[in-house]
Amino acid sequence: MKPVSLIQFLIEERRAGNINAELSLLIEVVARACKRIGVATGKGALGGVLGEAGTGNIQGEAQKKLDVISNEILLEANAWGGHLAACASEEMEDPQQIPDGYPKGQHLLLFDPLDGSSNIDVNISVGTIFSVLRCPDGVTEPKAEHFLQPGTTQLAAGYVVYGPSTVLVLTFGYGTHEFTLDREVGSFILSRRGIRIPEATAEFAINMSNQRHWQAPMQRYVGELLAGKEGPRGKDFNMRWVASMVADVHRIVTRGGVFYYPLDAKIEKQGGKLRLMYEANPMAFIVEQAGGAATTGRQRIMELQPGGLHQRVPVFLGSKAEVEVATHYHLEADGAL
Ligand code: P6P
Repeated sequence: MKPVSLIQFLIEERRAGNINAELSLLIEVVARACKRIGVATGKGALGGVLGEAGTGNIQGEAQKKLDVISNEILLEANAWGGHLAACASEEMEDPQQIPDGYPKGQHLLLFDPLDGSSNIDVNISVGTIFSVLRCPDGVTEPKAEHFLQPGTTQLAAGYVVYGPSTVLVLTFGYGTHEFTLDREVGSFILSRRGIRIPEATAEFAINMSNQRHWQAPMQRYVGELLAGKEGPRGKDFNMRWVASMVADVHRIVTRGGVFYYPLDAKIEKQGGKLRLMYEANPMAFIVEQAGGAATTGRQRIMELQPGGLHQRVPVFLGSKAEVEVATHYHLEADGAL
C-alpha cells in the first residue's frame, strides 16, 4: 500500500472537516521543529550538547543544554507562521508572545520541549510533548490565564519520541495515530492509524523507590500487583520504569500497560510530579483517543480546571480496566464510593 505522509494525512483531516488549515500548518511546523530536535539529540557527545546548561527553569530544575536548545527550536519555528497567538513551555515562566511584525493566529501551543532530559547524558530515549488550545476570541496578547483551559478543550495533542526510530504520535480527537520518520527522505510516514490500547494489562510502570511515601490506597494496590498470581489479582505482573514519560507512554500506546506517578509525601505539597498543561493533559488526550483512561487517581485528568500554567498533578494512565482498578482503590479509601 502507498505510504501516507504526515502532510497527506493532514490534508485528509482537513477534507474530513476535523481540522482547519491553520491547525494543519501548526502541526506541520511542530513536526518539522521536532525533526531538528531529533538531529540535535542524535549528535550526543559529538554535538557539544550534553550536560548542564548552567541555568535553571521555572520548576527550579537545572536545565540541560538540550532543554534550552529544544525550547529555542520550537519557539523559532513557530514565530513567523501566523498560526499562533502565543506559546507556553515547561522551560519558561510566562507565555511567549509572537514577536512584533509577525502575524498572529488563533491557536495556543504548549510544550515540554525535551521531556526526560535527565536521560540525555545516558543515551536513553527522550521526547517532546505538545498540546494545542484555541486562543479565546478577542485576546491578542494571551496571558497565562488564557491558557488555563481544561484538557477536554484541546484541539490537538502529540508527542515525538527520539528513540531507535523517531516517532510522532498525534490526535485531533478523531483517533490516535503514529508516524515514523523516514530519515532518508525526512518525512513522517503513517505507521499506525487508529491505535487501540488493550483494555487489560499485566505490565505497570512506576518509580518503586517512592513506595514508602505513597498514600495507603497506592501501597495496597501496588502490593497486590507485586503479590502476583498467589495474591488477590490472581496473575503475575511485569514492571517497567524508563523515567522518561514519553518512552513509558509510547510503550503503553504500543502494547498496553499502565503508567503511574501518584502523590507521595515528598511531592504532596506541590500536587504531584508531572505537569498538567503540557504533560498530563496531552498524554491523557492521546491515551483516551486510543481507548485508554487517564485519571489523577481520583478524577479524569482532562476535566480538571487548571489553576496555574505549571500546575502539577498525579497521573494514572493507560489500559482502561487497570486504571479503573487503581482509581477505584483511591475513591474507596476516600469514602467517595
Ligand atoms: P522520577 C522526567 O523528569 C519526568 O518529568 C518524566 O518524564 C518521568 O516520567 C518522571 O519525571 C520520572 O520521575 O522521579 O522517576 O525521576
